[in-house]
Amino acid sequence: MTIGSLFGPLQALQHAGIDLYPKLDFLFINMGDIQAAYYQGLTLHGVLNALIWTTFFITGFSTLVVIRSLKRNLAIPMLNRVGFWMMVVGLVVAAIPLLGDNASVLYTFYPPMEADSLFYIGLVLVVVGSWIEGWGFYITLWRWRKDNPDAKTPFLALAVILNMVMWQIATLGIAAEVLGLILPWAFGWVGGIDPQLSRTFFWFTGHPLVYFWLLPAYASWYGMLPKQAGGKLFSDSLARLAFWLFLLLSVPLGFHHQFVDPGVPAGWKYIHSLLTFGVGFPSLLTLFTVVASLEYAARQRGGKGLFGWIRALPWGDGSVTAQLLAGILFIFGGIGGVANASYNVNLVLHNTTWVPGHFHLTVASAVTLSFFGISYWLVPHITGKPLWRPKLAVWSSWIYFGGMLVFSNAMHTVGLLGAPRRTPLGLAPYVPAEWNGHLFRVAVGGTIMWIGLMLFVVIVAMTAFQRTRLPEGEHIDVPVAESLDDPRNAPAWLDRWKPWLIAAVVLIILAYGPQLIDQIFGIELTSPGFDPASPVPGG
Ligand code: HAS
Ligand code: CU
Repeated sequence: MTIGSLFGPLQALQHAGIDLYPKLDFLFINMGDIQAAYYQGLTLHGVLNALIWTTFFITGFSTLVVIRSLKRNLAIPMLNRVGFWMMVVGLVVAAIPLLGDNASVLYTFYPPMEADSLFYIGLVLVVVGSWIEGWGFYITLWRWRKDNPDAKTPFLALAVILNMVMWQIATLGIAAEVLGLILPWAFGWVGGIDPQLSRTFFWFTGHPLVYFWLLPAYASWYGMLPKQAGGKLFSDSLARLAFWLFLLLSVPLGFHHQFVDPGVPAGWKYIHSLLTFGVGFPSLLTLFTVVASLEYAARQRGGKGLFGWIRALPWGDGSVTAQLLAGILFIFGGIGGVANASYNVNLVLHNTTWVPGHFHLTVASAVTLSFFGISYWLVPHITGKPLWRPKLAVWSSWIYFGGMLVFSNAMHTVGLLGAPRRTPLGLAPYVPAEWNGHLFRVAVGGTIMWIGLMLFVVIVAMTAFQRTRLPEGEHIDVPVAESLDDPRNAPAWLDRWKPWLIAAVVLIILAYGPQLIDQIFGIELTSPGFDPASPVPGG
């Protein structure tokens, strides 16, 4: 994440015409070609931050949550170790072409842009490694179930394991894309590729991917944050219901990323649009339940008034503050998401800077800022050392939050004015004067975010590497919130996998089956690849 984020301010400043790429050309292979450097940087930014930072944090955090929540060790620790090291090897393998400018295909790697085959092989290893870690969780849960046949699965364990199950269903899409279409083509066994079918497979995974990132943050908001704030989870049953709804609804709606794809009939886009509004519902449940839990905590701490209780939350705690600010930013990210999902509105904002504006409020705020907050207790918990400069930890989140407000607002606005995403706007001759103020705010906000982020990195590193240890007998524990309602009274259908899994698979078959059959039988392996670093078709 530290390396990936270095490119953030470079891109943001570039938009405002302050081009640092030429000054840093010793870092890039394509020296002197700013456009190539921009795309190499943007790919590193997306792959390292959105794919690598998230997946590594999530698998590590989930491992701790499973152990702590089920109160037992992993059933087969070796299995999880194999999964982890496979992810590490995958990262190294993918990094070789990324750093060598042989994989500047952006984090969505849409064919017919073609990367060095090592890039795809590396990503496959990361995904399969995360699967193996998930298998380790399932076996642990299964052993726990044998020892506790009548107990309800503790909420936190259920939440992170359910996320893994959802992820394994979801990643069947990129498995089909990479193994079935891309690798045979990248190895030169077939002469061309079908971009439309590739995109359909990609977004089968690409949308649920965003909930794979989000749900661990939700697990913390429901199951840990209330305890950190001095209260309880408002409703264990509502929390479980939200997670089951994510298992049911996360996958069958990927066409909302393909509203402008000519190969997908409008009727299917409409169905996926409706289902997208459906998956917004468990997030609205989350908004209600998490805020109710926080209000309960604040009133326990003496908070008063309709909104005055908000001040009584423990804002001096860096871990809590990060997660509260993450939640506030996510309210705006969610509103933007619902705008994206509206078929006709999407035609205005698709492929504009509005979209990166949206996903910085979601994956870079709701998720990443929450992970910062979690790290502020997690690293002391693991190392037995106190958090370094706790006040600075509070500041780091506020700085990141402030930068994000400016940055995301500007990105959304200039997107509505028509500024394209994934474009080195500083080089574009067509930028009208009315974009300039917004592009300047993009640069200012992006730079401030980076300062907040680097503070986080320094605080975590100093916490881990300092000499000071926690006083004898003191220990930072994993926060686990009790719930106001007794989980034992939760309805039995909120602890059964079978009906939810069957319903999820049926819904996927209904929403994707006919289109997949159509597109697979109509496959046309006609597009030759092109290397974005030297964009000559077939080159
Ligand atoms: Fe999205 C594009 C629709 C959520 C990420 N999205 C993207 C892309 C990314 C992304 C990365 O329909 C770009 C992909 C690319 O490169 O092309 N998105 C949605 C919808 C939701 C949504 C309907 N997105 C996310 C999340 C992401 C994410 C979560 C990452 C983690 N998105 C779209 C669509 C597109 C899209 C289209 C395609 C656009 C295009 O044209 O390319 C919903 O799930 C959002 C529901 C959320 C809410 C908010 C609930 C609020 C809560 C806050 C609680 C507050 C607290 C604070 C705790 C309804 C839960 C309390 C504090 C106190 C002080 C009291
Ligand atoms: Cu989506």
